[in-house]
Amino acid sequence: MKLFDCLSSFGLLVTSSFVLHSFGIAAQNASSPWPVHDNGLNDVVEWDHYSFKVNGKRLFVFSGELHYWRIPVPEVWRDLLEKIKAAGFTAYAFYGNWGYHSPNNFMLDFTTGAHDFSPLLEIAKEVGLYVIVRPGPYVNAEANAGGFPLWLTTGAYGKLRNDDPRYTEAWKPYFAKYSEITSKHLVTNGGNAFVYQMENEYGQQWVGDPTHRVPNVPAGNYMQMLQDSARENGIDIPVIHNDPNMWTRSWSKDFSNSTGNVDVAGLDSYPSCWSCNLDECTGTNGEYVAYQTINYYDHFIENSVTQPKFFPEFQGGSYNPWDGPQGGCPNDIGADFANLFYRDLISQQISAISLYMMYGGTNWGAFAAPVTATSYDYSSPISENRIVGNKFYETKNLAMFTRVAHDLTMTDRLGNSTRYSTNPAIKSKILVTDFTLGDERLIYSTAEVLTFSIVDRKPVLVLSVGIGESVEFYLKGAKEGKVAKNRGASDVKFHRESHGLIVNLAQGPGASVIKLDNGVTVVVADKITAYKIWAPNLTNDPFAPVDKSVIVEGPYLVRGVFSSDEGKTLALTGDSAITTAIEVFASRSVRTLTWNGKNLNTSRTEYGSLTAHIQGVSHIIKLPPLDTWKVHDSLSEALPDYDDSGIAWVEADHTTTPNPTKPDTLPVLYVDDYGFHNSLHLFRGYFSGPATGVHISIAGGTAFGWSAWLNNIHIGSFFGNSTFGSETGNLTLSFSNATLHTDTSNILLIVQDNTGHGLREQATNPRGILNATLTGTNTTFKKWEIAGTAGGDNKILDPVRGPLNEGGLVAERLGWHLPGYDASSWNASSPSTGFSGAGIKFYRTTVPLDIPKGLDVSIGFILNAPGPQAIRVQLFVNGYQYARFNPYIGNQIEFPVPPGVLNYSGENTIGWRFGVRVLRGRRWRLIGRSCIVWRVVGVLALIQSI
Ligand code: IPT
Repeated sequence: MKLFDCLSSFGLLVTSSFVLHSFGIAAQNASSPWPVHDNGLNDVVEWDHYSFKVNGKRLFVFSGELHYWRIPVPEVWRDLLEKIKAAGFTAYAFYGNWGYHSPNNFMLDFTTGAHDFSPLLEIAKEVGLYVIVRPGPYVNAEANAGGFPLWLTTGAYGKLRNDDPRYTEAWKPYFAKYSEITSKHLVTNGGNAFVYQMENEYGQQWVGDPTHRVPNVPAGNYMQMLQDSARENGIDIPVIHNDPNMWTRSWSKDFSNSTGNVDVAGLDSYPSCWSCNLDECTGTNGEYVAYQTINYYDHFIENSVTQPKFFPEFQGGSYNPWDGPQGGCPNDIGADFANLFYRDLISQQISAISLYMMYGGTNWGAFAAPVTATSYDYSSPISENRIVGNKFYETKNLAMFTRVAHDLTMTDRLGNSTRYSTNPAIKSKILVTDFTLGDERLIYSTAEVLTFSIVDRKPVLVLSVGIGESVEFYLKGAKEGKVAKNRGASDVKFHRESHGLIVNLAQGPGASVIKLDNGVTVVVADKITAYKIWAPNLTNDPFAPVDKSVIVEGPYLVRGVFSSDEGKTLALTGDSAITTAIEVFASRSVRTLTWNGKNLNTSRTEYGSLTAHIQGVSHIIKLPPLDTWKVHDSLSEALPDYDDSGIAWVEADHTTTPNPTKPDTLPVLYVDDYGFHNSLHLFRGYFSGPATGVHISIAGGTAFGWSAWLNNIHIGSFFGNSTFGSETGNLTLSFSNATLHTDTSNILLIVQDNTGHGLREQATNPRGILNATLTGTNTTFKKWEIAGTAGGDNKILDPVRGPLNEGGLVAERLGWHLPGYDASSWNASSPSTGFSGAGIKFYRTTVPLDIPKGLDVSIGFILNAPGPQAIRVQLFVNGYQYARFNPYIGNQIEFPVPPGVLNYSGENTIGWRFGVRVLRGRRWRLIGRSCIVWRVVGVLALIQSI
């Protein structure tokens, strides 16, 4: 096959900025001057400079990332993996999250609920996707402390990510268990995991300029220990790395033979910025230029010349920072981005791509690092609410091609020039010549190949064209053709040539069918119609053999196909909320189609395909109103006579800290030093008068906030600041509005709403009070007490939701957010009525849902705050903290909540807490009102009716 990447439209074969050439499948076993590698343990996975091979077959890796811990409902994982498979992908990838699995340095949980990730690997096998497993220990991922457990962030384990024995002892149990669990699912063991990533973005192999190759010894030792541990615990597939950029040149055996090198070195790249805030990327990417592709080819040649050109991460979207727009920035990285950039990778001979993210999910609980808000939608092809749209379809259209164009796994670059085009702006088309269709051959086509399938030994080829575009294709061996179905085709011409038949046509909206006399069927679809053309496979082989696939046109999503009744029935599974006509190209032996188990009234067209209608969803889903609430105050700690001697509280008596950042005042008031890590923390400081005020400096991460009460009187709040990288909030507060006791103790209560630990070396930046100094006095605080998540990190009280779900509010410590709590004695009120005064209230309601069985409905909450904005709100759904609504600093108002967290056929407990303060005129008037509604975001599917 020859590939002309980048041709002009309108059918003139003028140009191409790249020409790739493949030896073709037949030549693939012929000897090549290039070494074929394996990891020395077995040859199940091999690789050379062209591509990976699994069990001797070359694989084009089109993969996408999802994080199971961002969608903690194992039942939903199948939905996501089926969507990835339907998109034509051959693989998917996931990160671990050590913090999710490890509440403290003596416990690991890989068994409770979503902590058991093995179903992900089992489903991968069932649906037919290879897996790239990326356990960490550090992952980044905009996760709290980059996925490190928060007990690791105190400084007691050193700087982390090196060969310090304290850190080594800490990661070993986690990494060993991760490897041991994964080892049961390796391709060497009958499973589908084919590569295993060491660390992430750890481009630290060299001291100074990498070209001088001066090893960073602790980094090399660390990487080597990770590999040794993986091997000891059953990982015998290749180990890989994801280097953060093209300058670090780390861990490639082609670049050096230094300690710590991996089997296959990969690269990551986010050419349009990994954040919706483009300023975050200028240091690495330079000035943002829309649709500016990057030359990676030369880097791969220099860095890993004998290895496949591999992106364990390539931009699939961008995360949304706290001040980013509701819904993210899909226009920067939408369908057009996917179209251009992923094709560009192919033009650079890349044969292994994993999109970060394919499904982003949600930062529920305290999963987020301070850089990002609750949503981790990432503007990725599958939305946070699991809906798919144009970006998914655009990506699918290319991935489907890469799955059938096996020659892409063995290409050489013949040329690279803008002179192939008369128009330098032209970049993204992939045109094939001499393309194998089973026993037939497509000599060339100016329309892109979407996919093909071999049905009853003859190819059904699907071409995709721009609407109205004139195209030409040349099929070897054919003599005559006819338009069997015309939906938008015009100017159709057949022209007999010495080797076959040339067909010309212009295709408007729709899909036309052309039959050739040599038995080849060609479906020509405009690109948008092609969005809804699928090629489900009758096997669970990730290679998706073309003689085991069928072509289906019409539905929103086709998940899978199986054949029953000795091949007479073809059972399709998929999603379609609206009534849809479908057309299926399958074996002549098929008589009847079923859709999600229901028989379809099936007809056969003259040209052999099957047609039917699938019923849409007629149910109208109405959600019960959220209008009956109970309320309870959640700030009893502000009262001077509150008793903080109970087990929830720890006296802050440390005078030293292992943290590299030392506090300005003592005792140490860093929450992590006392075993508290997530979300809200409370500090009670005792002193005897006569101070006039207090200076407080707190570190809590970008967008965090805090409030202070003296003897139950609110004296001030730091509302938060969304500036990227801001860590601390400092205020000097006057006591003039409060009543001081001179004889007894005064109680200063500080409530801090922490937004998590930072990434990379910032993971160990402290969280808590850096400085607490009374003003107008020589007196200092006599004592401090701290409260956080119930039980601290000595125990895990909620193993299902895990260690990152809850913070230290009394509402959380006492379980008001959990289903089953008896709130009958509470007063009736509602968040939309609100309350006066700066405080913290917890609202609670229970509502039944009765979503019809078999219907996949996506539900989201819309939070709104008319009037005062200086509120910080958290939403708990059946005990899961699923939203942080901070309208003063953030813009997110929509919060999808998945089934499994919501109970679709029973009672749901919705909890909601907030505190308010606003300035009206010259007086502080304290009022709060805020609204909560929920809505059906989409009815996605009728999945099962059997
Ligand atoms: C890349 C990280 O590897 C990944 O974990 C995630 O943080 C991503 O960035 C951004 O969302 S590395 C970055 C320097 C490109």
